[in-house]
Amino acid sequence: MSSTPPGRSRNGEVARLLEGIAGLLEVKGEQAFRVNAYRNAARRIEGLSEPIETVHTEGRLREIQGVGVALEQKLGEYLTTGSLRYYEALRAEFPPGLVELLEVPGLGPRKARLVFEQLGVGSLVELEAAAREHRLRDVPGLGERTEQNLLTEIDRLKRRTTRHQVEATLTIAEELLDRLRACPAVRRAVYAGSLRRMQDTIGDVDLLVAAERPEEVERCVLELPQVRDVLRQGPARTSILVRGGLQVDVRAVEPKSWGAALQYFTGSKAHNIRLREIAIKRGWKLNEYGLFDERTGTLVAGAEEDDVYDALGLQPIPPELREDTGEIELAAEGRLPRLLELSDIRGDLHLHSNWTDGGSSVEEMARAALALGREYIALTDHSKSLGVTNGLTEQRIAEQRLVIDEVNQALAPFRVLQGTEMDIKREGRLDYDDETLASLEYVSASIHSGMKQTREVMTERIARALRNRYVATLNHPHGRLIGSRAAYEVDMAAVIRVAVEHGVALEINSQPARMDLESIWARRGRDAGAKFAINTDAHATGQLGLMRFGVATARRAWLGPEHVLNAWPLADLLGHLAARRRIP
Ligand code: DGT
Ligand code: CA
Ligand code: CA
Ligand code: ZN
Repeated sequence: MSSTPPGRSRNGEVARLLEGIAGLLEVKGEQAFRVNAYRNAARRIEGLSEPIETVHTEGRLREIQGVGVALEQKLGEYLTTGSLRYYEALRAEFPPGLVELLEVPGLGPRKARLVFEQLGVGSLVELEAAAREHRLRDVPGLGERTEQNLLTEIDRLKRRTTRHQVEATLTIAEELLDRLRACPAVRRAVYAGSLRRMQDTIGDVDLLVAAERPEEVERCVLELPQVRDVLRQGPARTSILVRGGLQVDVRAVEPKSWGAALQYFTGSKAHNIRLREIAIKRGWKLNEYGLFDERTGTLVAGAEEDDVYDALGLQPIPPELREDTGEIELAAEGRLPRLLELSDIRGDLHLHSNWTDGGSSVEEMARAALALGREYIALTDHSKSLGVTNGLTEQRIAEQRLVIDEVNQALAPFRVLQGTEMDIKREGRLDYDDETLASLEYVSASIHSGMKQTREVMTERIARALRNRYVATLNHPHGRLIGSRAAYEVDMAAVIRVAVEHGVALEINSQPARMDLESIWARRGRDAGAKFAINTDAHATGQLGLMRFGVATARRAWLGPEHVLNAWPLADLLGHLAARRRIP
């Protein structure tokens, strides 16, 4: 269908941009037809059945209803450069917080204009203050009811529970840390919270800063160019909103508390509670400032995180394990498992080329994987029934074989295995017959259609596919797309049982919108004896680096190299695949 994998299209993002323009034009008092032109285009783009990037690269933007020459040009600029000068200029006419005001339900551009013009209210914080001080009710056309409703909506906005994808969140966090480290008051700065534990979705970002004079950090935070709104400010903690509605909490501590604070704000809460209990048993007190003797008040540990664990008689525990699911007991016995690391990864068993919906050639994908230090890849283009991706017919599989052979000759000892991402059809039938599957070196299977089937039907459908001796891996077992599509209904415990029984690996898909299998289920799979494949599902060379997110999920699931097919040397992997095929 396109060079953009499912869930990663920018349609929603572009629609929000156009909505933003429409809102600002309305605040400015532009004529309705101009405002509506942007709004209508936003709606069309949001409803497109293909990625807007594809429509753009194929020169078809004008085919979208409501997109004329001017808008075509603006969309092109935004899609290519990531920003739009027209929008930036428009925003510059207003205070930076005004864009967030437009998102408050019950306010809308017309009333936003009123409060801005009459009260100078230009941000969420100012709006809340004006409402609490009952200044809104005096604005003609607003009144007491509106004022009350707005307070409710602001409250709801502040408690909004949308969770963010880990990759985009990490990018923003790194940008902020780069800036903060350049601030003279700042000695050290890192991210903590769920991001450091590498949870697959992130509620808010927690940054920790060490400074001799913590009170000097607040100003650095408020001066960050990424700040869209300030939710809370103070010497020890500042909370801001940045792009995408992401909240960032920045906490500043003195260097002597650094380790204790890092431990505390990394969490998880459940893990912290257990540590505090251990401290209390020893007559100590543990908080974000340090580990203290309860009687004398002397600092036992606190400067470095490892010191805190050490003093409590625990091995340092990797952040990904800190969920109180057995890690504390093992750390006390010095028996924490050896977790998978990115450097253990030797291969990538799920990627696409331009033979189907990828954006790069077989050779480009192979060379890029080689450059990342991989020893082998399995090229897994789509199968024939996934027509929108130009899935491979048996004939095209044979043609692709010749291309792969050439690449293998050129890049030896690097190996490209000819694989497939084969559709599991509605009744659990496979998209190729056994003869074709036998001609492929690696077979993985996916659900891409019929996702609304009942739990029973879906479970049996997948189980049936896994019983085929050629199927080596079940891809993205839950089929969710974070932020846009829930997982399909399936009895995952039953799927895991069948996978273990038949020696089929479960995929941990590293695409930020997928992160599928999730760590909780991967852990259950591990405990049941399952094997895994941690893959990027790259649709272009630039996505081969997503592997780190799958590895993080694997670590959260307590996986070591022994559990992961693509951490094995090629010979071992090939032996495993051959053995699987011998068992009918
Ligand atoms: P999130 O933001 O929902 O993705 O998840 P976290 O884990 O980042 O949670 P957050 O931002 O509310 O708090 C950051 C860390 O601060 C959390 O992992 C542990 C610590 N923390 C927060 N509240 C408490 C608490 O009430 N007790 C303890 N012991 N720790 C807390
Ligand atoms: Ca957080
Ligand atoms: Ca937080
Ligand atoms: Zn794929």
